[in-house]
Amino acid sequence: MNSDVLLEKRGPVGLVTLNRPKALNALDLGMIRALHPALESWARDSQVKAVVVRGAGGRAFCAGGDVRAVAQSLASPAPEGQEPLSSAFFREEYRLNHLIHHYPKPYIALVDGISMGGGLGLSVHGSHRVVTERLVLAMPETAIGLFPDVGGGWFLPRFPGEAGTYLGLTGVRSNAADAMWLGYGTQHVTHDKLDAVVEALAAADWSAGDSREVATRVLSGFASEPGPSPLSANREAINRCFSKDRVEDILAALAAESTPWAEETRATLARMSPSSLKVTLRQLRLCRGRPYDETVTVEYRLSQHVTALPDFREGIRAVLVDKDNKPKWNPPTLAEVRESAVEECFAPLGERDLVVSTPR
Ligand code: QUE
Repeated sequence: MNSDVLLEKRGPVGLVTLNRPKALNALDLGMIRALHPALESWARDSQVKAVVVRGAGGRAFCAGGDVRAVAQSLASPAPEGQEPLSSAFFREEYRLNHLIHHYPKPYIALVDGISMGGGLGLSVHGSHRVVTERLVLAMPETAIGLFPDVGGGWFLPRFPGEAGTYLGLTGVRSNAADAMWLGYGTQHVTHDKLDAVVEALAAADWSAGDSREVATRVLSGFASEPGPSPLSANREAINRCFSKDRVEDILAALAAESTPWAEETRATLARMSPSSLKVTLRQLRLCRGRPYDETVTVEYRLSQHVTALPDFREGIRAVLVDKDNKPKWNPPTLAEVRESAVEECFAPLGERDLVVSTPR
């Protein structure tokens, strides 16, 4: 039993509480290893009609994967006969995301507070995402020398227009109204109603038809309007600038806009790992429109190659360890990132490739 993940049955509802509030419920390998078998067993359990996932502590749903532990493990070789954390962690995280993606029952994430990186992996693949006014949504991986994983290649291109390209490259935060406009949120419910939502799901009549429809009906009973989306107000400029297939062309298009938003966006991109930006744009273009299962294989390859580059350890140092937020990227400029180095990040791993398929 892993106390970082609380598991309980509330009548017909399998309830998961991510319980590492001091780390903003960031997902580590132990939590993944507790969650996967529990979700599998609830999928087979005919008494369980739906799964609800939430975060403890009131500040975060889940702030990401435990990338800090992965970066630390890269500093010393794994003990003889033991798999390195950098290969086990991403494989098991992506397998968990894949289980959620194809989950046979309603999977309802109550996304209240911070949801970044791995937090999207635990929510975006399910059937329902209830977002609250406290939502802070982001895919901030280019800030730590990584790339938008946990399905970013699958879900970012499915956001309206080029919004996913913009969010994946800049790591910019979205609020609840933005999340509803993106299609990430399926219902907007205020924070104070969440306990009542869980109770209503536990008390619902799940025999009354399709269980996804039952879940939607219950959640809709608590829903309210999130207000206007600031993100959608910039959609035309986002589409103009982020439709380019080279990062340099995106920067040039932003420069030509000459608006405060475009200048701020240019400044944001200038702080991100140049290698990550190039890998990310290529990932998003390559994966656009592909079935999810194929993007998992691409992302696992990327996870293994990109974490071996110097920017990943430097990004973790600057953002999560020393917190100086002054990473020294290597190479330091877009012009110095070789196309061949970007391409190598997509190379197959042979026997170590992660191959998944859709369950029948
Ligand atoms: C980019 C990221 C992550 C991040 C910050 C970034 C990420 C992640 C965390 C995080 C935050 C708080 C914690 C923790 C981890 O921050 O993936 O353990 O307590 O997990 O800019 O990708």
